[in-house]
Amino acid sequence: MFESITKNLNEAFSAFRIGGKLTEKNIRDGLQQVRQALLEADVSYDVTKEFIDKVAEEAVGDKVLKSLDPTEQVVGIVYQELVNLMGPVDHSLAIKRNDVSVIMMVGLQGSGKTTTCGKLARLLKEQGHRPLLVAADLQRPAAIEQLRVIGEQIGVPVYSEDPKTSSPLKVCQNGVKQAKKTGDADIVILDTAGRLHVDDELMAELEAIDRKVRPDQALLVCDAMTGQDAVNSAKTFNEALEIDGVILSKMDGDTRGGAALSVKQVTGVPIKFIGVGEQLDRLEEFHPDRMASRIMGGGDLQTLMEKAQREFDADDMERQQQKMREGKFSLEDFRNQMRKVRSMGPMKEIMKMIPGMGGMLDAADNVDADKEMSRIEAIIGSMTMDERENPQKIDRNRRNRIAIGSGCDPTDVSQLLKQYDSIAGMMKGMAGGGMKDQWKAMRQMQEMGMSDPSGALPKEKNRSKRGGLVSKEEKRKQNKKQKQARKKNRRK
Ligand SMILES: Nc1nc2c(ncn2[C@@H]2O[C@H](COP(=O)(O)OP(=O)(O)OP(=O)(O)O)[C@@H](O)[C@H]2O)c(=O)[nH]1
Ligand SMILES: [Mg+2]
Repeated sequence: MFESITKNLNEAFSAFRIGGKLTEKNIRDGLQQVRQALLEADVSYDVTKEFIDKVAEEAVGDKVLKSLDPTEQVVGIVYQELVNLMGPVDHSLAIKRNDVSVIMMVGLQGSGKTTTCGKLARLLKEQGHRPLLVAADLQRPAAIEQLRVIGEQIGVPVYSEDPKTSSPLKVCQNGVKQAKKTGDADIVILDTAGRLHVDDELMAELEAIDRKVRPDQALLVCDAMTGQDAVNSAKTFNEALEIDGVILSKMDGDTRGGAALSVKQVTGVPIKFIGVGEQLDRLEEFHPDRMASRIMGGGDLQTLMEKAQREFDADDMERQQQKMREGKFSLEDFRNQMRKVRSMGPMKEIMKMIPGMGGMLDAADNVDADKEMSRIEAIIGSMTMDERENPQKIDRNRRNRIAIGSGCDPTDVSQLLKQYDSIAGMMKGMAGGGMKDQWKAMRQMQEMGMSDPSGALPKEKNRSKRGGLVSKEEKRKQNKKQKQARKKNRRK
């Protein structure tokens, strides 16, 4: 997501720093580059111009130039204006308390409506609601079946009628009627048909549903990959239907960022959610501040923490920690934890949410953490449960069998076992609060060629002759001891 705009913006920010001192000329040159970065990300000319004018108005002048850190001030202004450009957002969905609420999903063909209906239903169900999906796309023969499959996956009922005898309006009306009559559902989500382009026939169909069914929310699904086209279609849909919110789908793809940055400015309608994958749990609330931070390469720890909280339940974490403290953390536990981390999304995207990691990942193009994890999973998958719980039992014969089973080299199995030893040691150290064990394990991992993402490990020169690690504090103590010893010797 946003690789190129992040890179271009950061290049622009370094232009502010050229010559060591920020001048008005530096600011104007830097803003010229910010302008270029936005245009390349497929932000429209008008939105870009307005944005740059606003930033320039605030950034050029004595207030910034005479501040303590003018460069950071300008970067801060760009950040704040990006936040203003995309927000504010109200994530609520106008859900009624004691009545059935209706959400109508509209959008161009293939934008992701049906998938997003499923994602939203799943989310609402998780929040305690009882959604009903209505198959109002009678255009495409397979559309009803597609929604039915999605409904089955998330355990949400789907209302449909025979497309030969019914009409989209009738299906919507009857779906809502049924929800009201049976009381089985409190939210009805209408999955409407799409067209390749906005045309009169489509708009007439949607306007009729809008007029007669009176949905509480009309949400437009836009494909983020289509940049300015998405924004233009949003404008047309909004003029006809008064859209309440946009859901930007396919944000996990190679999108340049234009749609996310300009939809609000052009249509006045905020982005409420973003789709970040094909699976039905890949829907996130849209937060302009987090998005601005991601775009500027500053990561998004908050979303990462929320994802982690959802995946890891507190009791299970406590159990795992207990196991770690007791040194009983097995390869099976290791695999389960790794699976949970993976279920949070593609590793590259997860790592980008950690501040500062984005740039590092771009520098190391060959990072393929997902592939590496799949390989580890395959190796552990080829072990018996007994071997996973007691890896010390894995001898040469077993190692060769595991290698054949997982399609790997025997050395790969050995390497994993070595890594596991270190990680288990490190976890024991962490859980027990023993910094020494933790550092020792991290040093071992570094020696095995695994990196130290925390950057906390001391450089080689800080190592003592005995091979251990010497902190500054320890060194001071050692020096003091040596001094005292020398004094004592002199006195003798
Ligand atoms: N990567 C990715 N793919 C998505 C996302 N949302 C939807 N898709 C995919 O986009 C394709 C089209 O999705 P649909 O939900 O069928 O789109 P639609 O708007 O209902 O399409 P029509 O009913 O034909 O108008 C499918 O292959 C989805 O899996 C997303 O957030 N990320
Ligand atoms: Mg559809």
